[in-house]
Amino acid sequence: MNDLTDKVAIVTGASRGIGRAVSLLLAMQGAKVVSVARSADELDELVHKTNGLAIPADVSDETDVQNVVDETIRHYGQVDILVCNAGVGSFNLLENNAADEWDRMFDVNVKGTFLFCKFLAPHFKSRKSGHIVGITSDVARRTFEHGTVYGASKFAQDALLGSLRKEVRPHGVKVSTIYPGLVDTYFNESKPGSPDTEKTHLKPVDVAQAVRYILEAPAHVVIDELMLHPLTQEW
Ligand code: NJP
Repeated sequence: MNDLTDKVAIVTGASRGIGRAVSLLLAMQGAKVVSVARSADELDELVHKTNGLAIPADVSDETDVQNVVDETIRHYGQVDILVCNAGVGSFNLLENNAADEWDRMFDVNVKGTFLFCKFLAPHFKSRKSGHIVGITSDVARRTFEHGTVYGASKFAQDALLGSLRKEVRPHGVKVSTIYPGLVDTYFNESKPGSPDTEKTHLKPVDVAQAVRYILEAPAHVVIDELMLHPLTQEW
């Protein structure tokens, strides 16, 4: 088992939902967690519990992302783990999507993943270790009505991570992709914790446990892909 104690982990989209659960769980395993999102207040509250760093940033802004990576390396000397989790989505008939909704979903879901991987892949390759975990979606593997733009962005994020896996694997760097089904979070302006969604959705901690499982795999094992659903969700 790969011990996470003192591993330096950057987690994006950490202010709520899945990312927050991942930050908390990795901190509980002894990792030094750098939590990233735009909401500074939520990050301040989280950092009291993780004892790590909180760096407010927009994942689609190149300068912000470069700053997160530089600040993390300045503070901790290295990065071991990147969890690309920040994501947004809205669901509409194709013709009812404004062009700026396309930009918003592709900027956060695809460009955000691209920028963090771009700045960290050379660091990981030079150290011949490192683990990138991408939270995509089961909709990166299927299509559905009202999911044209979100689905396209998740297919794109998945393709980026799949190609990157092939580029970095010879350098001893792992890339793992998680495909969750419905998760009870604030996603798409949902309100988590209702009696209904508690029955029909995964909890954020379920996905966080999948991240932990992937990261704790022994050094010679890479879990390329992991899909998980609530038992009630047909796929
Ligand atoms: O959603 P939510 P989830 N820069 O809304 C952050 C995927 N997924 O936890 O910036 C930086 O509770 C935002 O922070 P803030 C989904 O596609 C979900 O469910 O402060 N951060 C917040 O921390 C996504 O990739 C379901 O607003 C930005 C976080 O992202 C991942 O799971 C199903 C940002 C979103 O938290 C986590 O989403 C599925 C930016 N520009 C896949 N924009 C599901 N929930 O059912 C947003 O298949 N964030």
